[in-house]
Amino acid sequence: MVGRLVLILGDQLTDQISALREADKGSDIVVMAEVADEAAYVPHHPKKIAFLFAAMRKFAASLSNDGWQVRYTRLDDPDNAGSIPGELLRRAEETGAKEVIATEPGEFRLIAALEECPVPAHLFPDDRFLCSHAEFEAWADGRKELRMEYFYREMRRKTGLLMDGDKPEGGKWNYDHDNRKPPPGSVDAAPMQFTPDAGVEEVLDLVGARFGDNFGTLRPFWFATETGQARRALTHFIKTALPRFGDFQDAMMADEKFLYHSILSMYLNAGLLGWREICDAAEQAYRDGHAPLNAVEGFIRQIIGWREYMRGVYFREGPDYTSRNALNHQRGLPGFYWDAETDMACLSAAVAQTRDEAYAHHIQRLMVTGNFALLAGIDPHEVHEWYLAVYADAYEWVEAPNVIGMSQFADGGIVGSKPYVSGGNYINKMSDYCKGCAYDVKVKRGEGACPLNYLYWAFLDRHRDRFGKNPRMAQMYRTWMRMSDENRAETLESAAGFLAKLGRGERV
Ligand code: FAD
Ligand code: DLZ
Ligand code: SF4
Repeated sequence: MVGRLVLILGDQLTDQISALREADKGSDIVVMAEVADEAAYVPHHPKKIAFLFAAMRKFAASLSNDGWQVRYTRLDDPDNAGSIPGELLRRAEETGAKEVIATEPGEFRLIAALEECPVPAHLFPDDRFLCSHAEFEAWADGRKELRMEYFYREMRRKTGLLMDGDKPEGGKWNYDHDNRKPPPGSVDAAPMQFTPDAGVEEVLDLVGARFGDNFGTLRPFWFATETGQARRALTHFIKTALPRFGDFQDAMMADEKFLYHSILSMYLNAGLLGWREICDAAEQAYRDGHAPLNAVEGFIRQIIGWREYMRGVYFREGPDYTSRNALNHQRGLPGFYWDAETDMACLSAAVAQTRDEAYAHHIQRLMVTGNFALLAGIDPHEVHEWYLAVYADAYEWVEAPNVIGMSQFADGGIVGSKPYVSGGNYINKMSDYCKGCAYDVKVKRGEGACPLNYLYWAFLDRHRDRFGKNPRMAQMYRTWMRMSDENRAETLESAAGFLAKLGRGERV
């Protein structure tokens, strides 16, 4: 009997994936493929490509060991058709299969490609997530605003995580107020690193040869590439970093790229880990008295709250979400996003770290690279493509709502009720960047002033029609209007001069 093809994508690397659960080991054939189309729809960071290819190869081998028939295509296979539908067609011709089963991809682009695939494809829901599309719709329908906090409480009740009967553990749902400490003097944690084995080295050579010109440093490469390693990285995080995760969640340090963050998102998003095992391990650390509630609640909120909420927004809003531009921002992405060549120490550090690690933590993404792009009026689609390319954990379902919604306010306020913007003060409070900067964070306008200071006011001024009546921003507009006419004019002049320089491609 000719079976069906079972497509497993690069970010679906778990034997719990719905397509495999639906498949018949005796007759169906697993198809996995490293293809040029997926590797090049944005110029992915070489570490991201290497991570996925290495993890795909190991997962395919584990499926074969488990008795599955697997057809795996390597990137340099001369018969490689170059795209997922192309590979499915080739494998269908080769095996006589007439049908494909797959788990719904995390990007509309690929869902559309499978819908148009010459071999009919049946998609099963991706039930690695806590909240299904229907459940998110039911929660969102009829609400004036989709506030993550309320969604999160539902997810706490649904999972039973950090619950004390029907009440939140400790009496409060959210301990964010305790999670805003400035940088510590030193950091006594680091993510677990893995030495590449021969198989990973082979992938690194391939990626170096094919994608070596992409933005991003390939070596040293230390990511986990299989579930066993990712689980060790999880245990290591729980033991060494989780207790201080909450306190320093928002802090940024030039020489400490990871602080007390978990560095697990790439493993979770690719399927090497599941949300349940991560959250259970974190909760257990709290119950054992190893980690405090503010840390564990803050960490679990990111996963069952923000992560699930972002996915819900992406699938609810639809394929046009990534082209939204509510603030009509049109400026091109500055060159320094690709080479870190800027005198702004915060931006230089965040971009350099991104280049070296394919990683930056949430506040660096939101309040440094995201904040600058928003203040400078960069086209949100260009910003979106940058984020999708440069982070090892980036897939549209999670990247787009974070960038288009939370960071750039390009969705007009679905994800956030006000834009996340700040001047230099916030960065100075939460990081050690400013002390090594060519600009002076204390100077508000004119020569040598921190550009974020005047760009912030210029942004508010430019968008006064939209935000002037927002109660959460009223105080800032009052401060702006209390400035003398002369100071306001000089502030706008500084911003215009800076943006003109940026527009001419000069170093800023
Ligand atoms: P930790 O700080 O240790 O947090 C624990 C986990 O919570 C993460 O592993 C992640 O799975 C989850 N999480 C935390 N915040 C979010 C969030 N806002 N949305 C979804 N999940 C969250 N995350 C991605 O996984 N992929 C992306 O492409 C991505 N792009 C982002 C772009 C911008 C502009 C912003 C502001 C945030 C983005 N995030 C993205 C969310 C967040 O920055 C990363 O999940 C986090 O930095 C990953 O590092 P970590 O594993 O050390 O996370
Ligand atoms: C990101 C990525 C890359 C770089 N390469 C591949 C690949 O060659 N083969 C594959 O199956 N998946 C790859 N992926 C992940 C897909 O792009 C991802 O499945 C979709 O973007 C949906 O999330
Ligand atoms: Fe960034 Fe301004 Fe601080 Fe320089 S002074 S690091 S530009 S916030």
